[in-house]
Amino acid sequence: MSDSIPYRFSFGPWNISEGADPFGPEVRPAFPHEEKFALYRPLGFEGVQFHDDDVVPGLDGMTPAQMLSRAGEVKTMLGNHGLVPEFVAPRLWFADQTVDGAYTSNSESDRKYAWERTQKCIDIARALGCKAIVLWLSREGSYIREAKDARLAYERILGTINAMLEYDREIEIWIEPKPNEPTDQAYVPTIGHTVALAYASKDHRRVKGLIESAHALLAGLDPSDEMAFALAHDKLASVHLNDQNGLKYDQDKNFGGANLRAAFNQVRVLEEAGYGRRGEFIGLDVKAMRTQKGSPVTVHLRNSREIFLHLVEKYRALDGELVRQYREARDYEALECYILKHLLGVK
Ligand code: XUL
Ligand code: MN
Repeated sequence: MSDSIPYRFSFGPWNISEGADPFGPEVRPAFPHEEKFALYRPLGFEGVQFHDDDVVPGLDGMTPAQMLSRAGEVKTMLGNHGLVPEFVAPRLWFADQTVDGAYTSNSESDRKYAWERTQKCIDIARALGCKAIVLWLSREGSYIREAKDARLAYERILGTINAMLEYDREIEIWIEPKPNEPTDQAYVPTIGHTVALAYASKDHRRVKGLIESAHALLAGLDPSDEMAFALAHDKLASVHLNDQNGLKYDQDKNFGGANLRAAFNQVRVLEEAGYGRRGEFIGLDVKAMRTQKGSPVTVHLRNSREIFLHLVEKYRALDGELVRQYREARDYEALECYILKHLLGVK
């Protein structure tokens, strides 16, 4: 396998899951986060994606000193395993105060909680030696349109982004857009919304996007085009590669598992832009099938990484001159046939 661009891979502790779904309990025993760190390197991963409470469980009930001391311990653990934290995301969808959203909640005291929690998340990230904060704006949205003033909600989101940029002048904010689930209609559903918010912010160089393949598909968009849009604005900070079979719940399937050609095109767009050369991670946000036996189950991570690397090889083996000629001749029938045969490995 070619190593001329040495891709770095990451995943989050939640990707080694117990297999519960809304209709049934866990099917695998829980596996402590600390033990998960030992699994990363042998699987070919060096980056760890975190939620704030993956680093510091129970942080809401802790003093700042307790919180930072725990974050320091995790930093040491990561170092011992040769791992780096990729980002920390505030978990703004579990607490009682975030039932109706966080920054866009209709309750002033709940919005205050969300801001305080965001500050804690930034403090934890810095104690971990990490400058990237991911905002998956899970409950920022509504179940019925009349529930919130959407214009005001967008102003509140922008206000929070600006407050974060001021709170810490070195952090970057990476927004991970998603159009629905758990809300019916989420605010900031696409990378276009993300990039607009970035440019509207006080320091757009520090506001970027993280594109998850499944989230783009849920918005009815092509993940490779979403990535290309972010890349054209130099705003693709990270990716969550995975797959999604149509407009359903967020499936987090293996990369390429539903649509290999769409996966190839994501790899193609990333390769063409030289993504990864500045240290950006190939993040995976994949879940093992509930039916899979064993504990911990990690094969989905190994397999998705391997498929990504095979698709890099496929891209590099593509006859670029032939593609150029087909484009020039506008012979897209021939181009499509060439791509399909190339993917199938037949002449
Ligand atoms: C939710 C999702 C999250 C984010 C991090 O759909 O993808 O796990 O990646 O909060
Ligand atoms: Mn994700």
